[in-house]
Amino acid sequence: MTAKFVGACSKPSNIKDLNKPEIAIVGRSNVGKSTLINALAKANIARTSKLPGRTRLINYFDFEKFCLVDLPGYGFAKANKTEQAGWQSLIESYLLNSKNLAHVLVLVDSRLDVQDFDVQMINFLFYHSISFSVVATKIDKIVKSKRIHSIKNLASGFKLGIENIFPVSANLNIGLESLYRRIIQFVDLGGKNV
Ligand SMILES: Nc1nc2c(ncn2[C@@H]2O[C@H](COP(=O)(O)OP(=O)(O)O)[C@@H](O)[C@H]2O)c(=O)[nH]1
Ligand SMILES: [Mg+2]
Repeated sequence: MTAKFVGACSKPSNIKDLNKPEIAIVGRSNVGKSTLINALAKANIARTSKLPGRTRLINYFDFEKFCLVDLPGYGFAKANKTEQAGWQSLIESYLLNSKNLAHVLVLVDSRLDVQDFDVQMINFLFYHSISFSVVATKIDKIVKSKRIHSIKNLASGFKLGIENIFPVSANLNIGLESLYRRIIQFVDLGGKNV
């Protein structure tokens, strides 16, 4: 499998249709979205950054059987209200209008308690009946004995069962295979309108 970057869009009216199931990635800026895409692709196809808030576009990555769609990171504190509202509406119009959307991965930092932005996103997905999984990133930063505690804490904070939380480390290659299997389950079911 070779994955590649296929393009970006900055306006709801330019949302692409690559004619294959889409797995969207959402999460606060700096949570590890680009790094996860590179880890799944086993190649450097997404730009990563130590500076939060650099991705303001919807980026499309072709994984042959499906497309990963990297949405702008929300909750970037230094952005002004107009910018925040612009990204918010771009994210929401993509999620409501893409006819190929098959599943959403909501990335959250495994070291943190549940954040308001993430709860809002999950409520939005529930409200619109969009299927999603929570991916707990940077699990390598938690000592092994405390990982299960962090997963249970996230599950109860989001009112989900722990089977919906996928702990991963892009750096140490933890959890990537089970996440990939999860993705394929939804890819096989097809997009929203297919
Ligand atoms: N330790 C560790 N650091 C990570 C992991 N994933 C991402 N990071 C770091 O987190 C920062 C933000 O990552 P990035 O992928 O650019 O986040 P994005 O803004 O959500 O796309 C970078 O410094 C990454 O190296 C991980 O699994 N483990
Ligand atoms: Mg990024």
